Amino acid sequence: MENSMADKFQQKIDDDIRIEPRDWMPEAYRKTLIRQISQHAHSEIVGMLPEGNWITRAPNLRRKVALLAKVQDEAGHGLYLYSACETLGVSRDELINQLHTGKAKYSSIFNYPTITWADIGTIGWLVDGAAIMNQVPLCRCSYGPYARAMVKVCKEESFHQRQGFEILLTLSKGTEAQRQMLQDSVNRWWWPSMMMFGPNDADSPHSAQSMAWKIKRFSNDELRQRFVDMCVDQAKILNVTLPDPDLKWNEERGHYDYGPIDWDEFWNVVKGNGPCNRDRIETRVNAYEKGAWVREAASAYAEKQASKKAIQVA
Ligand code: BYC
Repeated sequence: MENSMADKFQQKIDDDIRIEPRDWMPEAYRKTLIRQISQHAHSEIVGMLPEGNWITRAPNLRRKVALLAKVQDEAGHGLYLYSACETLGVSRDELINQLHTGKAKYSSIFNYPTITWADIGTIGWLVDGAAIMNQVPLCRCSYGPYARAMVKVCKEESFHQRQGFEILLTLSKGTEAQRQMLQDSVNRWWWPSMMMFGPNDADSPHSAQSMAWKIKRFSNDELRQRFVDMCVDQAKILNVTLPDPDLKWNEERGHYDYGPIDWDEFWNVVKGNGPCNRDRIETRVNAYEKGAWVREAASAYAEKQASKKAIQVA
């Protein structure tokens, strides 16, 4: 019985038919999706913190409004993704508890500090750029609710990338101090952005199965390579140097070669020892605890409305 269900399921995947919440799915598929979608949601939520740091210090009103909108968008992305994840039979409380207790990961990139205004531009350019590269294929993910959430998320991410690039373009045409600020920021964010795509394919335990299930459509290294190829041309427009002496065009491969990634640094950050890991989790736990009264008030209101309706119906 289980076998024939599994065969039917794989046939649907092979035929590019979306899997929906009420469809039968193998337990491992469900678990993989919960892991990936929840980690993605946590990344959006924690991802608000490095940028939120600059809302009060944005250099003018226009920049402040755009940054505020971007950070709000990220909150929205986190909420769609938690909702998509809940369709797999896990509760939001459980997911949030996993983040707060360190059981669930979130993207390594958000454990680095934003020390200058240029970092806000660089996050938009490189971090959102990497996110788009990774997330556009997820619009074709085999699981319906995740794929549909990704369509809206990707549209908003494109705007985020543009606002970041525009901040950097302005700095690149500014004073010498502004150009240096831009270069210093790119020097600090380039390698962590490369790490966002995850370990090399040979060291990625989940990739092969996730690709067979069409959750992931491309491997970590394929997406990383596309990102490098895209950034090299954009860096020229910004007149900025990507901090990799091995970066050069490879005629035979039709791609840019790039230097070795420091995987020790990556795993160290993933394990909780990056520059801001502790601070990020502390801030989230604190915000969650302080927001308890809002959740209580909202559910008390919802209950009251529901009982009013019940009385009217009766
Ligand atoms: N950071 O077998 P692998 C955004 C973990 S953008 C931390 O390759 P998989 C935003 C991985 O979870 C960022 N951990 O795994 C942008 C696994 O550990 P577990 C969020 C990482 O899942 C701008 C282990 O390493 N985007 O939100 O096949 C502003 C082995 O890896 C990382 C997404 O989440 C990392 N960088 O592939 C605001 C996109 N990389 O779970 C917000 C959706 C790997 O076994 N996710 N690990 O404990 C994906 O596409 C995939 O999950 C990944 C990893 C490509 C990230």
